[in-house]
Order: sequence, then C-alpha cells, then structure tokens
Amino acid sequence: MQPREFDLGVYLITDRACCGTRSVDEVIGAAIHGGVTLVQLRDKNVDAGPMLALGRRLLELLRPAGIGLIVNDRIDVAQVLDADGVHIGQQDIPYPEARRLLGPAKIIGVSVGSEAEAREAAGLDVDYVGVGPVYPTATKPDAGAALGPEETARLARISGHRAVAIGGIDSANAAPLYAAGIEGIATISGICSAPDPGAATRRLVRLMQEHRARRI
Ligand code: TZP
Ligand code: MG
Repeated sequence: MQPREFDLGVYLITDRACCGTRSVDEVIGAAIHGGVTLVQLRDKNVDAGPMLALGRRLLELLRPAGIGLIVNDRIDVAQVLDADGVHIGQQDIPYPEARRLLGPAKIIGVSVGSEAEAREAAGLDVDYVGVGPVYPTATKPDAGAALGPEETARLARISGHRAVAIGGIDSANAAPLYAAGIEGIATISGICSAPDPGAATRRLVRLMQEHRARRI
C-alpha cells in the first residue's frame, strides 16, 4: 500500500510557547484559512494525554480541509489518533522500527542535518526528509549551525527523497530555498509567532505557488 499523498509546500509545526497568548487551535485555524499544506503536532513538554486531546481537536480542523497531521516523535500518540504519519529525529525510535509499528500506509519523515545523515537517509525508504537548520533559529537552541539554502538543497539531493527545509524560515527568506529546488518549507515561529498567523501563512503559500508556477 502506498502512503497517502501529501504536500510539503508550507508545513506548519505547532509550538505552544511560540503561539504566545493565542491557542494552538486558533493558530492552526488561521493557517488553514491561509492555505497551509501540512501540519505537525510537536510538543516536547507535555504528557501523552494533553497531546492526544490537542491532536483530536486539530484533526477536527484539519480533516475537513483535507490537510494531513503528522506527529513529532510520539508514535504511540500517532497510532491512537490514527494520524497521517510521524516525524522522527536522529535520537528517536529508528526508522525501521517506526515503519514496522505504523505500517506502509503512513507518512514517515526523518530529520537530516549533515551529509552523513543525508547518506544514511538515502538508504531508507522514508517518505520525506526535513533538512536544517537552514538559518539560525531560537526555537530549537540545540539545532546546530545554520546550513544555508545551498547546503540544505545539497543534503536534500544526497538523500534522494522529497525534502522540506526547516529552521529560521519566514516569507522574507524562503525564496532561495524554493529556487534551490527544495519542495517545501517547514516553520514554527514563522507562523506561530507572527502577529497575524493567517497572513504569514498566505505570504508563504504565495511564494511557494509562484515558484511552482515558474517550474512548470
Ligand atoms: N528542527 C530543526 S530547526 C527547528 C527544528 C524543529 C526549529 C524550527 O523552528 P523555527 O521557529 O521555524 O525556526
Ligand atoms: Mg524528535
């Protein structure tokens, strides 16, 4: 069975702290109206119960809009939610075990931050890689040194997989990534911390669409 189709174009990752006084639900609602193409539920500081509760609320918003929900790290939470997939980092459950637990129909993405990791990912039948950090980011202090757009695109090519770039991206600096051939961008603060998350999403979606139109 093939995994369901998914669009990495503008991939929003949730973060309660970055949403400030707004709820994650509110930010996701605005991003859906803005045209976000994929959402990842990510919360490093919460137990499974509250994460499940948020995930269920997000699915109620996302499913009618036909937008996928990926769960960060927590394969158990993804299974209970019957989410569309998981995103795993280098320190998480390794890809073969994640695939065994989730089966062939779910989307599995892995993080890549170096040439060695890109080469390792090339040997796995993952659905996509998340490459970064592209730019400096305050959201993940241990993310490592910024790669820049060209190196990000090079690592994506080495992996041989569909790729989304991550780290410090907003509508002011996303264009070089699309120009370098990256399929999509992932952002936390670029949408969650924006004064108007819906407008920030629309700007990113417009950029993505302009680059896709140019490639046709
Ligand atoms: N992985 C690499 S950088 C990063 C993650 C989760 C943080 C992305 O957050 P932001 O706010 O889009 O820079
Ligand atoms: Mg992780």
